[in-house]
Amino acid sequence: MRQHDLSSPRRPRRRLGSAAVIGALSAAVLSGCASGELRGGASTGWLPPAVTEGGKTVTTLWVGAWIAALAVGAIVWGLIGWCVVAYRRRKDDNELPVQLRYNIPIEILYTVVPIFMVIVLFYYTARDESALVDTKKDPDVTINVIGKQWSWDFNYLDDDVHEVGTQAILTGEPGASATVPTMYLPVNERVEFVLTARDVNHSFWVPAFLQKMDLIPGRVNRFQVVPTQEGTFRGKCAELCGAYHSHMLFNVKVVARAEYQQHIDELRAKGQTGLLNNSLNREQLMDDQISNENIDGGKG
Ligand SMILES: [Cu+2]
Repeated sequence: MRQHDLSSPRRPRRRLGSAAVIGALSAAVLSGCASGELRGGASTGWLPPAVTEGGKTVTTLWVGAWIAALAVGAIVWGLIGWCVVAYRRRKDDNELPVQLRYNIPIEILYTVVPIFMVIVLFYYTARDESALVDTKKDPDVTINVIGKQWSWDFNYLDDDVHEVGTQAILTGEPGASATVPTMYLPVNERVEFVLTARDVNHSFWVPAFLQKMDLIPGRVNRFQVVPTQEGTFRGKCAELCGAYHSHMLFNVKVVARAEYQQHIDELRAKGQTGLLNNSLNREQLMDDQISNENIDGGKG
């Protein structure tokens, strides 16, 4: 009776344990499926579908690397399985098999094969990366993107107009994307981003472009994209830059040339002409403010 009492609670506990694991796994998989505005399937290696020429290059490299890794994995798993089955311990077989060591051909094989694999992966990565950051081609549109704590300014260099961004107001209610700056890009035209920062390091990231680059004070970084699909895409800062880093959001609207031109004309009509200063020093502003406060304090 006592024995029974001790052993009986074990089984349900084990069942509960496996149910919890399955539950946690399915929750992780399902929540992964539910997040993200653009969802890719197996054909893109579950990356968001590419909406730029460069994005297609990234997707091909990503999927190719997975295929190569899975092919190597299949060979390794196959060899492990074969060893386990072919060299399993048989009945009445109590002796150790012949021990093999210092086998020169095998050692050369498992040195040369991984080096070859690294060379192949490195070659394709270096080739695609240099294409993605290549700025030798003449762009159709050049936009200076300025990162600032905690928003973005856009200087449309060819048209001499600008957009000023303010920090997103995140209340948990929908509609926050209407409060953040929007950058317009003409579809199927080469755009160059000239990236600068006024205060600290930021990172310009449009997830749908599958490409991002840092904005560093005192440095000018550039990259080019050719958007191939019209639509509105989300952008964000991808470098922790201070308290409201997560509020540093923007929109990118890829539109037809006529609509792009219309937006530029609207900015001009609103008086947003000229280019915003890149070298604004916030610390100077703060010093001025502090000295003003001191003067006011002295008066009071
Ligand atoms: Cu930032």
